[in-house]
Amino acid sequence: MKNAAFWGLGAISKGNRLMRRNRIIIIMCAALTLLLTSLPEPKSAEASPATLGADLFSTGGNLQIQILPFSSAYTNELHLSVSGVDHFIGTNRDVGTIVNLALPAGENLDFRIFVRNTGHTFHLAGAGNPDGIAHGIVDYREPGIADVGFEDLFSGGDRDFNDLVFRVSEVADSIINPEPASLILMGSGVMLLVGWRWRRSNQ
Ligand SMILES: [Ca+2]
Repeated sequence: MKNAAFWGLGAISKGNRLMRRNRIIIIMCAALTLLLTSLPEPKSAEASPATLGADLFSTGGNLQIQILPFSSAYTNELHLSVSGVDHFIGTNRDVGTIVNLALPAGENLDFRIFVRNTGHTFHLAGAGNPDGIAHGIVDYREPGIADVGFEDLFSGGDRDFNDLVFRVSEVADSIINPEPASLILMGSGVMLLVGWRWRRSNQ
């Protein structure tokens, strides 16, 4: 026969276990909510008019770049810089070349051309360009798929943006954070689920 002290100790021990479990559940929910609020969510790009010097962001799928037909006397190299890493894609003369890159969502895609004949480098937007003007135009064919065209002459040339052209998929023009209301809803759902499982495991 077990004595009262033994049962008392058992009750305290069980109570401690339950308190610890509750604490772990609360910490897990708080950590999950924090994680969800910190995750950027790429906005689904809507088909819109071509935009000069537009930003491009990865949406987390397979980023595919295909070099399209061009019209230029120069040879232009296409490069993509992502988080400080340079990717050489091809030149404007490599029409049909396809390059696939696995990138996480929300990466800022800094495309640029290097004009072999003149030594100039031009980015999509004007900032960082030697002439201070935008050299790239972004035209969404459908949500997530854009055609991008570059001008290769200092000060903008004839501005038909077909000196190097490529199509890129799994992209968007901006990043938005998830709506706070949907996060609260999601957090509540997770807590309900955890609570339900905890009750079942203690029945
Ligand atoms: Ca041109």
